[in-house]
Amino acid sequence: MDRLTTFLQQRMEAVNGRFSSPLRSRRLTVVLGRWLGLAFTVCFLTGLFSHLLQDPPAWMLFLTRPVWLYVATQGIHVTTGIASIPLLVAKLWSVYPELLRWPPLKSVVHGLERASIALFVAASLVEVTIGLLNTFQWYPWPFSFRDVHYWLAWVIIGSLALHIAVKMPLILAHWSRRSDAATIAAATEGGVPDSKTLPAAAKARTGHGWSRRGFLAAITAGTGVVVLTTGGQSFAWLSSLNLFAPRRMDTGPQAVPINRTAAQAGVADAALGPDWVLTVSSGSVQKTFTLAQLAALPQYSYGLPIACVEGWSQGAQWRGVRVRDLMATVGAPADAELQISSMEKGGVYGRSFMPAAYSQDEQTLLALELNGEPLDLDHGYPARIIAPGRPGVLQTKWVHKVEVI
Ligand SMILES: Nc1nc2c(c(=O)[nH]1)N[C@H]1C(S)=C(S)[C@@H](COP(=O)(O)O)O[C@H]1N2
Ligand SMILES: [Mo]
Repeated sequence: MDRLTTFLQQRMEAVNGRFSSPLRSRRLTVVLGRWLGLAFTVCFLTGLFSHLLQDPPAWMLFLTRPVWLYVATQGIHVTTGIASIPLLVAKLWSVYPELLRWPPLKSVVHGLERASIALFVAASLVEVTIGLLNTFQWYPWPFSFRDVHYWLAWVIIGSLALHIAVKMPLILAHWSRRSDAATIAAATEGGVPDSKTLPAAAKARTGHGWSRRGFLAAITAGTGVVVLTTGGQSFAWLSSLNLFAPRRMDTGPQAVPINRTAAQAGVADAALGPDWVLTVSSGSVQKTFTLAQLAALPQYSYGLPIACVEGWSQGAQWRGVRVRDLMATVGAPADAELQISSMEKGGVYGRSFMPAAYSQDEQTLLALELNGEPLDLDHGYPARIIAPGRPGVLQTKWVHKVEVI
């Protein structure tokens, strides 16, 4: 048994030695951890906001201004998520020799600490991977993306908080360059060199190969490049740099990208059919409108963005009937929540719910026109919803019924 342990220990040290780098130090880990912690926190909060907008609790406050609010929060969500990938890889690189440290379990607390880190790492890797695939609209798994992405986020934030609490003494000891130097000096003077900190730190200062600052600069530059070349799917001022994000601005019919075409949604025939009417109802009061009758109602025009949960967004000029005017024709109460039904059947797009904060807003339209032309079939012809500040997935296309629930 003893010989086995010694053997394993030696093997691990050998492996560690082979991959050891003078760059690796606690200070580096702390600096990377700060950036990663910030990216994860921002990503978590913006993701939570998006989740609450789509699955609102009773206390939810719906903001309709600024109209680009969700463009900003979801753009930040996707961009910080992408930025965390190089940071996560660098952070794992800076600590992975810990994986091979012997003995693997020193105590129950040590075991719990390692388990929480394992959970954190595994959840983070799955989270950023499925999130990235999602921006490509690729869902190669049998589970609900939204549910898994949401619950993993809580696992990550919980285990991250635990990890930070456990490591707090180390984090503080290496937080600033000054505290880092003091910690190293104290360890040396005491005559008990800290085997983990010292060789690396000492070597890093002798200047062989990469310096820590050079390494950090490279990670920062790498993260910056990833952000700049993907952020353009969400932020118009970055769109000319958009190399890697799956969506381009100003593409698609009427210069607006499309998520699902009428053919994919199976609505083309119904949408183009001559007997399309819009049904509006409140309780027992019900009215129908032909497209010509809708066009005869007062029309309003607003510049509003489509902001997809998958990260892309696009501003456009929409023209149509105010939803609140439409509901007034059937005497709907001002605080009513609405159910919007698409001609598309089933799935997550078949219907959406609209809280009063949106339906009462003057800019919330049942749009008939996009960028000066009748809606393209793929943009929801004959009529679609466009409301300020909402996730794209709730901007229902091919609408045929609006009712008070
Ligand atoms: N009926 C229906 N409405 C829908 C969709 C859909 O697939 N079917 N896609 C939604 C999503 S996810 C987005 S981002 C926007 C995209 O609008 P666009 O295709 O007009 O750009 O429409 C939303 N409304
Ligand atoms: Mo979307």
